[in-house]
Amino acid sequence: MSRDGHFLALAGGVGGAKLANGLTQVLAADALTIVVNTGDDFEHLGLHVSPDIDSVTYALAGLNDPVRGWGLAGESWNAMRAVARLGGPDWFALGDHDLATHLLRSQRLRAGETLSQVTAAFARRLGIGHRIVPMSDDPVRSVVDTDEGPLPFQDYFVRRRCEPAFRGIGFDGIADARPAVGFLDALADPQLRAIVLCPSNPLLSLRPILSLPGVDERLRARRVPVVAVSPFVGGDAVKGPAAKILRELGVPVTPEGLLSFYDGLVDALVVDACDADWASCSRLSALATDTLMRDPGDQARLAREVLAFIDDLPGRSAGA
Ligand code: FO1
Repeated sequence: MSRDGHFLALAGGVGGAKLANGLTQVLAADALTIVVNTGDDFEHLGLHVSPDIDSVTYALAGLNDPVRGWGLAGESWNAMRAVARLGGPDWFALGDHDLATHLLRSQRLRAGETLSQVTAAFARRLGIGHRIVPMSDDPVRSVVDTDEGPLPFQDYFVRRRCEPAFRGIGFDGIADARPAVGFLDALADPQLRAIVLCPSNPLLSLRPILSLPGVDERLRARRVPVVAVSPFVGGDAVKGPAAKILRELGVPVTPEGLLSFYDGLVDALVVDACDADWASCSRLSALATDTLMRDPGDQARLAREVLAFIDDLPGRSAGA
């Protein structure tokens, strides 16, 4: 916990939440800011749902369902059954306890609080000391371009189970969206030590964050190491549709394929031991290790390894 400097982690849902949780186990609360994708947010049953924020919050509070990957452990589904009985939409399942999050978040947003304020308030109530910051307090909505035409993110991801072929992704509202104040503060922090791209989907989860006006420029201008943790293991994704999407785009499901989405932003890469061959012939600094995070012990172990790897990286001097 005595490491110098401030770390900024960029995260999406499940994989991002796992590494973020590991980082909270090895970094003090004031040494880490976790910025979370909100491109997956949408209005459902009149409620504001922020799936990635909730995945990170529930993981840090130890309340997440580790098997399903989203929502709360020990959840019940009576409200959804009642919705279905009345002919309402039940394709997106809001658990009975999870509903409280969406009800209260929606109420507080309607009353004028920002998503950052509501997220921080819920984190405090759940005993989380580390900062969880939505990428923006302005609405950004991911829209997936498919072989069947454009689909709102959750229609593509949940309703259609990612079956339509992926052609690209856009972010409604992004041109007018400002990075959240907590995100800008972390980017401007003189103590900023490194930026960690968590093992989240590079297109669905991290691209929205990196596409916010000014973010890419600010990240590059900081001249601190940007370290990506690969979500791929031996040619497949640990979870979710990332591998299917890359194949549909003709991009190899390898660390090299991952880097193709970051346009030179990444300085160093953490890959799974299965991909160690790639690491040894890469021109980037690379660490090959066990990247599977089966439980909080694995999450802390990988976080510790990522931070030690950052400590050993050659320094980036201004103008280098
Ligand atoms: N994912 C599903 O596959 N099916 C669901 O019914 C579903 C409901 C849901 C409710 C709340 C929440 O916070 C997340 C939920 N997710 C569900 C996960 C979510 O749609 C995706 O995992 C993320 O958007 C991708 O990171």
